[in-house]
Amino acid sequence: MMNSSLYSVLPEIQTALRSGRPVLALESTIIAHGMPYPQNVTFAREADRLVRSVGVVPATIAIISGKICVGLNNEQLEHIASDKNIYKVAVRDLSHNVSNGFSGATTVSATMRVAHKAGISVFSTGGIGGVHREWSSSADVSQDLHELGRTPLVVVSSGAKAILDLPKTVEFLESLSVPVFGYKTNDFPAFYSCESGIKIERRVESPKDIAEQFETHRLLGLSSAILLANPVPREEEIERGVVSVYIEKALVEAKESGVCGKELTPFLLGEIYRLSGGVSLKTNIALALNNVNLGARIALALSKNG
Ligand code: PSU
Ligand code: MN
Repeated sequence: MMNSSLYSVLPEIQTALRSGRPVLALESTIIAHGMPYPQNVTFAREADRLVRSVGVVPATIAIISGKICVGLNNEQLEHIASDKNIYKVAVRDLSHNVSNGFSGATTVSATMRVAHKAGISVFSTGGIGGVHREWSSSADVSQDLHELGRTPLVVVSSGAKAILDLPKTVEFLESLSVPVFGYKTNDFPAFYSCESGIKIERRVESPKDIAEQFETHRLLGLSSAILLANPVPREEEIERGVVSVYIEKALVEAKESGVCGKELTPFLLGEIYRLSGGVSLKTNIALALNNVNLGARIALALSKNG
């Protein structure tokens, strides 16, 4: 059980978890630092509605004044989405934020850790963090990868964000023993685009398939996550050639402005939003909602098996 001085779990989620009903974890950095206000709140509300429409309870994870919240009420969601002083919290930032009573949005890594502690098995996001380009000089590798290597959940994402070095990210996932499955694809998705050209050996065709894979993974006592790579719906994708022009420009801008570390990903996403005239946000929302829908169906399939 989780320590109640540190955690606050919405009663609805507590009840669902106790009775084995399906729950889907959602992160909050995508809301606070990945999308502009107010489109981010609209996205979060739509995600919530979508999860419920499948018969699953949504659990958005964030830190509110030092309390780790599993599930947010409307006011808390609005706060996370609109307040400019919300911290970006990865696993290494968790204890610092809690002990100082700060409010923070959790990244993929911190969300995974909290979701697992709460007893949630499935988590949907947009795109995981990974190995940044120019990693050999910056050594910038997201904590998301390490967390995927040590926390057993099904994580649904549209591959890794296209701003990254995708071949190295995929290699790194292998080094960390993370099984990667393509959802109806053998190509690792490139976030805004359906394909990256990188092959995925394993493929599943239904929520039930991946639920079974995860059951076996758990039975074997394997401690890593399973990453399910779900491409953006074809009609919403931005062509690779088009995206790469935005990315190159955004990377130059970041270098010239000296942006690095945890500010880099939000900065690049913001620049791509500007350069694409807002199209990238529409695609980001479409791919994230598609992952939320699939994640909810996997949570449902797992609860039926269990
Ligand atoms: N997916 C999105 N938008 C985002 C993110 C994911 O569509 O903003 C966030 C996740 O919280 C992920 C973070 O963990 O970006 C990666 O940050 P970094 O590269 O600093 O590890
Ligand atoms: Mn980083």
